[in-house]
Amino acid sequence: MSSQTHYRACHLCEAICGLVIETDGAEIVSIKGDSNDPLSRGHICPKAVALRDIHEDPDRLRSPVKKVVAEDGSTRWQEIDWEEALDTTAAALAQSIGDHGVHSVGVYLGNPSVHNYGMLTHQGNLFRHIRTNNRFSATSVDQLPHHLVGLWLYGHKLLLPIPDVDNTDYFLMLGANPLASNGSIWTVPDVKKRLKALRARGGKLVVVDPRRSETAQLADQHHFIRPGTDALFLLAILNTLFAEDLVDPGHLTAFTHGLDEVAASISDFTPEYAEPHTGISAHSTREIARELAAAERGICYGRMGISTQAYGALCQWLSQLINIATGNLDKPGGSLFTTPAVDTVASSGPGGFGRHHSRVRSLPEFDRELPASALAEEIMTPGDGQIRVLFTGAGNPVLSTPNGRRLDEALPTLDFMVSLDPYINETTRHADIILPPTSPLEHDHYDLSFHVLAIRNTARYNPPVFDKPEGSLHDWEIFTELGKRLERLLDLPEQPSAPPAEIVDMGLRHGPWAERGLSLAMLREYPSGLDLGPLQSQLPERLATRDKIIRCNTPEPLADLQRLRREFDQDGAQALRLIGRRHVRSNNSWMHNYHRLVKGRDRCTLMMNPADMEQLNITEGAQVALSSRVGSVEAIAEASADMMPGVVSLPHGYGHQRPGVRLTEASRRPGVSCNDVTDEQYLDALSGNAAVNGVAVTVTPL
Ligand SMILES: Nc1nc2c(c(=O)[nH]1)N[C@H]1C(S)=C(S)[C@@H](COP(=O)(O)OP(=O)(O)OC[C@H]3O[C@@H](n4cnc5c(=O)[nH]c(N)nc54)[C@H](O)[C@@H]3O)O[C@H]1N2
Ligand SMILES: Nc1nc2c(c(=O)[nH]1)N[C@H]1C(S)=C(S)[C@@H](COP(=O)(O)OP(=O)(O)OC[C@H]3O[C@@H](n4cnc5c(=O)[nH]c(N)nc54)[C@H](O)[C@@H]3O)O[C@H]1N2
Ligand code: SF4
Ligand SMILES: [Mo]
Repeated sequence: MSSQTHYRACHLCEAICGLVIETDGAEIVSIKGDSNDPLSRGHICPKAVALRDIHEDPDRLRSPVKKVVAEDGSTRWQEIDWEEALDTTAAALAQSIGDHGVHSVGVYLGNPSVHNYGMLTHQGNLFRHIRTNNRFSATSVDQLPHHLVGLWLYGHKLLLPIPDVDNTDYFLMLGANPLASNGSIWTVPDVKKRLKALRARGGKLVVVDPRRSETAQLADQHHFIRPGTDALFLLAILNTLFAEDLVDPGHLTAFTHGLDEVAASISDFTPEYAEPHTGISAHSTREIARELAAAERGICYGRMGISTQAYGALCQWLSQLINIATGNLDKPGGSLFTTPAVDTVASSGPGGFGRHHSRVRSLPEFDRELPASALAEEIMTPGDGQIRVLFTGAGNPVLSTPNGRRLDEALPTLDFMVSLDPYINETTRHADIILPPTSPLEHDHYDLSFHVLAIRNTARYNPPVFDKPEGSLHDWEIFTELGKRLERLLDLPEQPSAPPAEIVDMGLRHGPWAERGLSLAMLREYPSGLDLGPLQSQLPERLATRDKIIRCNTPEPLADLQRLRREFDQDGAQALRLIGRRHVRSNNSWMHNYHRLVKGRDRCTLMMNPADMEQLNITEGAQVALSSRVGSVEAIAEASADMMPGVVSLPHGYGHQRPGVRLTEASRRPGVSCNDVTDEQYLDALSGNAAVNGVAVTVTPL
C-alpha cells in the first residue's frame, strides 16, 4: 500500500471547489480544500468529504441488475453481466422504435449529468439514434427561463451573464440562497467570504426572498416578497428607471434596440400597482431602483426562486433588462460573459423554442426538450406517440418533478424502463434494468458546464483518483456501447467516437485561449487549475445574435404581460403559498444516504411563521397535513419568524420510505416528498418551466 496525493475538482455542485485527496492504496485518507485552486482558493463545504462516502457506499451498485418477478408476483434484483444488460436494453429500445416509432422512447436526464463531462460528450452516441420528441430533463424544473432569455436577448442558450461579485458596489439578489446552494448559474466558491467583502468595502447587498434565508441574514437589507410576484417587483424597478429618467445603458447603447418599446409597454406596472401583491412598499421599490441606478457598478441577479415560478421567463427577462438599462451588463462589477477554455457556446447549437409541442397538453419544447411536468401524462395517455419505453440517466424525477406521485404510478405501466444510475432509488426502483457507472473518483474530470458560468476564467483537468475496477464501465462508455448495439439492430452506419478527454483536448486547442497553447497536456501541469484571469467586457463581439444587436423588445415576454395583468388585476384570495428550501448538507434527492451529512436534527420540516401557526391552531413540533390540488403529505411544523406570513417552506428531495428503495441510511430518515404536493398543472405558461415555488396549499393540524 502506498500513500498518494491527488488533485481534483469537486463535481457535486456548481462551485467546483478544488480538492486535495490523500489516498493509501484503495483507501481515502482525507479530502481537503486545495488552496492553490485559483477559483476556490481552498474553500470546501461539508459535502466534499461525502465523496468518500459515495465511493465506499455498500448501497452503490457495482454491476448491472435486472428485475426478476417471481411466480407469487414478488420482485427481486439479480446481478447480470454487462453483455446481457446492454443487449437487453438495446433490444428493448430497438423493438419499441421498430413497433411504435422513435417517439415511443422517452428520455429523462437529471442534474448530475451536467456535472459529469463524459455524460455530456457521449449521450449523443446513443440519442442520435433515437431522435425522439419525448426528451425531458431537470432543466425544466430549474433554469429553463435563463436559457430562453439567453437565446432571446443574446442569441444563445448558454450566453448567461455572471455576477461579478468581487468588484461590485450594489447587489440586488432575488430568489437565491448561495449560502446554502453555493451559487447557481454563478460558479462562486466561497461565496460567503465574497459577500462579506462586498459589504466590508462599503457595497450593499439587498436580498428579496419570502424567507429570511441564510444569505438574507448576511445582507444590508432583506425584503419579504409574496411567492410568484417577483415579475411585478422587477417591472416596478424597471418602470421607475424609465419614469425617473435613470436609464443609461452606457457602452451598450450602440448595439441595444427596443428599450423604448419596453418602456411604453410597462408604463402601468408602477411600484404602487406591485405593492399590494408583492408586499414590498412602493417607497422601498423606488429606493432600490434609485440606488441601483446610482451605483457605479451594480448587479441584479435572480435564481431558482424567480425561475421555478409561474412567471419564471418574465422574471429572468426583466432582470436582464434591468442590468442592460443601468449599463451594468458586460461591465466589471456588473454581470459579464465568461471566456471558457472549452467554449461550449461555440460548440453547441443556440437552442430553439416551440418548434414542437407535447402531445397531450401542447407544451412547448426548448432545445429539443419538453417540460418535465408533462412526463407522466405522456406515459399514461394512450395514442400515437405515447411513451412506452423510458431511459432515465442521473435523475430522480419521482422526487424532483411536480406531482411526482403521479409519475410514480405511471412508471410501472411502461413496457420497459432502463436507468443509468448507481442507486436503486424512488425512480430507478421501477426500472427493468439498472446500469451503474463507475464511481466519480474512478473517472477523470473536466468541468464542461461550470467553467462557462464561473466568476473567473480558469481551467482544470484531473485524472481519475482510482483505477477503474475490472468489469466496470463509465457513463460515457455505457452510452457508446448502447449506441453501437442500436447501430447493429437498426442497421445504421457506425459512428466513430473518441474518449471525452480527447474531445476536451480538441476543445482546448481550438478554444478562445488556444493562442496560449492550451491543451490537455498543458492542463496536466496545473493540477490545481490554470488561471486565465478575471472576466472581461466583450460585447458586442460575444453576442450570438445575427447582427450583434441585443433586441430588448422580445415579443414573447411582452405578450406575457397580459397574463400577468389578468392574474393580478383580480384581487385573488390570498392562499397559503409553498416554497422550497436548500441546506448546505443536502443535495437534491441523492445525498441523504451518507450518515455524516444527515445526522443531527430532522431537516424535512414544514417551516411556518408563528402567526400563521397560531391562526391555524398549530403548535411547534406538531404533525400537520400539507395539501394541494394534487396531494397531501404529513410533516412536522417548525415555527420560524424568518418565514414571511402566508408562506410555508418544505425542502425537496425527501420521501425515501417507498418499498424497494435501496438507500439504507436515507430510509432511516425518509422525510416526505415536497413534489407529492407540487402541481404539474401549475407552471410558467410561457416557458413550460415547473412552478415548484408559489404553489397554493392548505395546512391542517393532525
Ligand atoms: N419542489 C422542488 N423540486 C425541485 C427543486 C426544488 O427546489 N423544489 N429543485 C429542482 C432542481 S434545481 C433540480 S436540478 C432537480 C434535480 O432533479 P434530478 O436531477 O431528477 O434529481 P437528483 O436528485 O439530482 O438525482 C440525481 C440522480 O443521479 C444519480 N447520480 C449521481 N451521480 C451520478 C453519475 O455520475 N452518473 C449517473 N449515471 N448517475 C448519477 C443519483 O444516484 C440520483 O439518482 O430537482 C428539481 N426539483
Ligand atoms: N446544498 C445544496 N446545494 C445545492 C443544491 C442542493 O440541493 N443543496 N442544489 C443545486 C442545484 S441543482 C441548484 S439549481 C442550485 C439552486 O441554487 P439557488 O437558486 O441559490 O437555490 P435555493 O437555495 O433553493 O434558493 C432559492 C431561494 O428562493 C427563495 N424563493 C422561493 N420562492 C420565491 C419567490 O417566489 N420569489 C423569490 N424572490 N424568492 C423565492 C427561497 O426561499 C430560497 O431562499 O443549488 C445547487 N446547490
Ligand atoms: S461547495 Fe459544492 S463544489 Fe465545493 S466542496 Fe461543497 S459540494 Fe463540492
Ligand atoms: Mo438545479
